[in-house]
Amino acid sequence: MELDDITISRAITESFMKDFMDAMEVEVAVVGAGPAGMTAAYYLAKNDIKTVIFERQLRVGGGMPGGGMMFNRIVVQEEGKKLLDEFNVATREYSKGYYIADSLEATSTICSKAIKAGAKIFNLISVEDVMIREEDRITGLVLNWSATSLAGLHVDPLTIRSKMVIDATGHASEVCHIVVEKIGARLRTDAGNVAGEKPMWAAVGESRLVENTREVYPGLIVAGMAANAVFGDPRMGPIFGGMLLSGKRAAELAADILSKD
Ligand code: 48F
Repeated sequence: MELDDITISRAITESFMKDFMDAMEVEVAVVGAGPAGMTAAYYLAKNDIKTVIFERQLRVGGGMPGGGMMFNRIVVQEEGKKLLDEFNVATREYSKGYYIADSLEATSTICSKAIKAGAKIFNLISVEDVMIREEDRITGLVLNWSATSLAGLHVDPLTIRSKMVIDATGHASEVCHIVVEKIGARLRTDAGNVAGEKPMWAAVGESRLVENTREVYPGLIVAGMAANAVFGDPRMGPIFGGMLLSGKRAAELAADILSKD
């Protein structure tokens, strides 16, 4: 068979557009394909909840592939190991209660599981705003190609509708910041705004993460490092159990809220 270049181009364009159009009405839109966002998407999709992730970067994984200071290993504790076991990511006990995993295996496996469960991941797309309706409830996202802002081009965005949004943007907690800046300090935190993360303290940071994974504004759940940043708790560095557990918790919360709709 002689390959036709144009058929290749048509195949890519048509299948991408079909999926992108389908992603314009979803139940849950996750911002950020780091460990928390991809874990949330996996559990949601596994539960037959229509889920999409938008990721700014070319590659997925957020801070996970880089491990600790570019040593591509991650550490998880007992509870995190259980999730890595569920994903079938190999772990090795380093000392009692501390498990090591290959950060690339963890990233690629969780990504693959999320996609195979039915979640769609769109990379190279940045979320630049949220969409609101009556009473300022968040009802979707405003998207643009990451390349437009990199190039400094003035191009208007497009929108998607979603019943719930998960802010899994890591340290930056970008969606929560957008809500505070554009709607006012009405997050469900003490001061109504993003408190800002505290310096490194793995034990406290990890222990606070699942509790901080909450619906912080109608239609908006915060997960992963963003949750500690929003509630003013410490960062925790290259221990990743909390990120996975927070992603799972965000999925459970979203499913619960959707079931009451
Ligand atoms: O930073 P990231 O990995 O967040 P996470 O899942 O995990 C945090 C850890 O990696 C690490 C840590 C462990 O102790 O603290 O930092 O909470 O992944 C966040 C992803 O969100 C993307 C960003 O490129 C990254 O891949 N992202 C951030 N803002 C946007 C975005 C945005 N506005 N639109 C789309 N993607």
